[in-house]
Amino acid sequence: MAKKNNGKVVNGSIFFTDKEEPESFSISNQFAEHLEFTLVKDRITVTKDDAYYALSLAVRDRMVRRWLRTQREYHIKDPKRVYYLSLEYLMGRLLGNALINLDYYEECRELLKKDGYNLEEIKEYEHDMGLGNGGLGRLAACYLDSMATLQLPAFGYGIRYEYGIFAQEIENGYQVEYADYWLKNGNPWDILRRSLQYRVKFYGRVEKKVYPDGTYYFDWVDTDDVLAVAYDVPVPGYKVKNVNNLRLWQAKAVSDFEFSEFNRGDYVEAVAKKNDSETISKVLYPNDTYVEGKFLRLKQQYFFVSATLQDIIRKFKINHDNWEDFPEKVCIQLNDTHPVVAIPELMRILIDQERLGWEKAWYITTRTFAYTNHTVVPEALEEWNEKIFGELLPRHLQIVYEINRRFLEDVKKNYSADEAVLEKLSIISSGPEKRVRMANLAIVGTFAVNGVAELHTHILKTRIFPDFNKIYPKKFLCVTNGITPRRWIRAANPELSKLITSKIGEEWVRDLSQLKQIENFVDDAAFRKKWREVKMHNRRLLIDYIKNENNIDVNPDSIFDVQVKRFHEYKRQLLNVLHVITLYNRIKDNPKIKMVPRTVIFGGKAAPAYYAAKMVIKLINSVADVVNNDPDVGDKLKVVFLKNYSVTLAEKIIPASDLSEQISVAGLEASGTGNMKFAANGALTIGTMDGANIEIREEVGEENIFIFGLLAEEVVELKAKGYNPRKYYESNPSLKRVIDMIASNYFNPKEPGIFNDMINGLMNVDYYCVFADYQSYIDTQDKVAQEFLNQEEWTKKSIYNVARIGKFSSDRAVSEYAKKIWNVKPVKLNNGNSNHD
Ligand code: C3B
Repeated sequence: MAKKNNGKVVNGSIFFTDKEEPESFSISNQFAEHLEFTLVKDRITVTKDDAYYALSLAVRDRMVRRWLRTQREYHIKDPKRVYYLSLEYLMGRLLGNALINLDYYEECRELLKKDGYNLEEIKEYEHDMGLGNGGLGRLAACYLDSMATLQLPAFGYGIRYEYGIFAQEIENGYQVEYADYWLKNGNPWDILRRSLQYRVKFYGRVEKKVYPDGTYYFDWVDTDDVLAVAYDVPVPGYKVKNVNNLRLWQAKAVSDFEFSEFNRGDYVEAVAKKNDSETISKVLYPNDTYVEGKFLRLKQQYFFVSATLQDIIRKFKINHDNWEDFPEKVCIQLNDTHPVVAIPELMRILIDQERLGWEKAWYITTRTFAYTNHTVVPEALEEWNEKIFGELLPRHLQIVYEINRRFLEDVKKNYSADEAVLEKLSIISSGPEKRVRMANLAIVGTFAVNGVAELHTHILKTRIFPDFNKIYPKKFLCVTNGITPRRWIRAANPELSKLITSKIGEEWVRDLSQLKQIENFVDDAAFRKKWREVKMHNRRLLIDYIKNENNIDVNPDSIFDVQVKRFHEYKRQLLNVLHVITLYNRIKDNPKIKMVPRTVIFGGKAAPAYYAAKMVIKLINSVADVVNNDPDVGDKLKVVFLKNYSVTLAEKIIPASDLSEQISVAGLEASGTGNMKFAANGALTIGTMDGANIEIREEVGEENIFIFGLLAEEVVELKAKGYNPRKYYESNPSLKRVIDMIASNYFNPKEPGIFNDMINGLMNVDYYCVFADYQSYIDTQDKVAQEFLNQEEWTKKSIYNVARIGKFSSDRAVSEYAKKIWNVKPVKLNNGNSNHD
């Protein structure tokens, strides 16, 4: 019999065993049981989707004991922990990844086969967990995988949005958005923690209250409260026992809602109001590198931060009662400025609830938080109108003011009293509309600020925050981004993985630097042939997909020239289109021209309100219509826009690609991570000296990458001199012809004038220097085509790209964070059974 102890059931005889899975725990049995007992289906009623669901539950079952044990070990050993706070996690599908990390993929496939199921097919029924926009959200997902694999006591925290990133349709060439109700068929991966709920306060006012001894404190009263409920997602490490936790919060109305209205008899009104509070976690804001400044977004941020800090502090208090230990035991990594309201929130808790003095609270706070900056794009820097901020979080606004006052006092004393300098450093902007600058708050309130690539960090230090860098010279550092080899090579490219493993063994999946060894086979012609066969195999899969989706016939021998990422003007999909039209013109001038055939593939979403980016999508589709249906063109050139780009689609596209387009205007792409995924799958990069492209070039060698365009400093100089795009247009006949075609509605005869704004913008401003880089891009593309002709040499370059990509593993990135910033060490779970409970 189990005994009850403080409400917890302990010492059960059949429950809570520490044993590994018992022998009877076969995947087939679990699978069958879930089909029957969880889903209540039989042979006749079972659907493929049921099979996916039941299999996922069976796989999850296999993680449960490790998951519990991991959490228990972290609890018992009580090491310093790291908490990764992110408003976005772009997880993609979880089933295949879990099977690979549990080292159970092949076995599971065979077992299912015996039961008449096809694992590859079942996997297709999983809906992407798309709780993020682009690079930042996917980075968070890669880091979760690495933190678990490195056995770090790490915890992810986020929001369980009911609607993830919208589904993109293309209608008449235009992007149209549909809601992504990803939970419609339920979610086998997350577990509701029924007893884990926190109250989150909003609005209200601040009251000054006096203690009997005359000292005073501030109380935040008359608030409107919401509950945060926890859902946990297991994060299994690769071939280790550790299963870490991703905790996502969902908003729920407080159960004792609206008593006054209840009493007045407005029962229905009161219940209906419930919905309002639950909208907080309804939907992910669909912007990437762009801030909308909406009230609901600030609500989301605080909702998430408040619940998370309550949870972190609860866990801390289980083992500790001295607040000074907090920074020794807890490190909180802020993924961009989105969770930065955590800084005043911790101050509030320490001062108002825990009653520490300001200095002590500040000491603890600034030793707990670290901040990653992910962009220097000005429209992405978060600032909150102080009225909005103060209305929702009155006490926090006071605290921010006080942080700022003390900070500026300090600056005046020790650094500069120059008004202009102070204004730049101030957390609150001056002027008629005062704003809270979240990046400034992040820098002042943390002990480490990191950029995500070398150039990006340099720009942060010298151009964006030079005074902060002088005040805190040791605070700024670089951790170059990385990607997880499990998902992006091992799972996405099984054929390449097999080929690599056949030569160097499997260790590279855990230690990507091992790939270096395949350089030894560069001169082996048979190996190179196999390498090309793998690429061809992947290409054929993509060709089928394109045929199915877009009904376009693609030449398997063409260069697969691919640009997939969010649409943003700075990423310059437009420059790519200008190249396509240039090629088209060459064909039209001479339909018999001998040229290296190309398939130019685009994919990506534009923020729903980002008109200019959406028009680039329309232009691509308009050009595709003309090019793909022109008999002169044949299979020399094809343009393909694949709708609804996602993690899952990326896994199909990237392994099939030859050329990776990383063509942002230099200085604006903080890092890029797609660039790493392509190179890791043997595509060669064409790119500017921007973000991590620079470091990729350093690693793979300049002869194995195609670099073009202005350098970051040259862009600045050009603009300082007064950039005149019209001059480029007038002096370059090929460019002029391309632009004139667009302007004269060549690609859109039925909708004349739709590209006028785009053309005017280019001719008069061209903020992202498309014209300035045009010729250099075209010349470099010609070089690409030339080199592609020599398939043997191309294959060598492809092999070098993969062999030298080791640095860009997220394992390397995460261990740098662990050493340079978090000071967190692995907790290795031994193979034996733990006796603790
Ligand atoms: C992105 C940047 O635009 C990328 O260069 C970078 O590789 C990733 O972050 C990851 O660091 N980013 C984003 O996706 N969303 C933002 N709001 C800011 C940056």
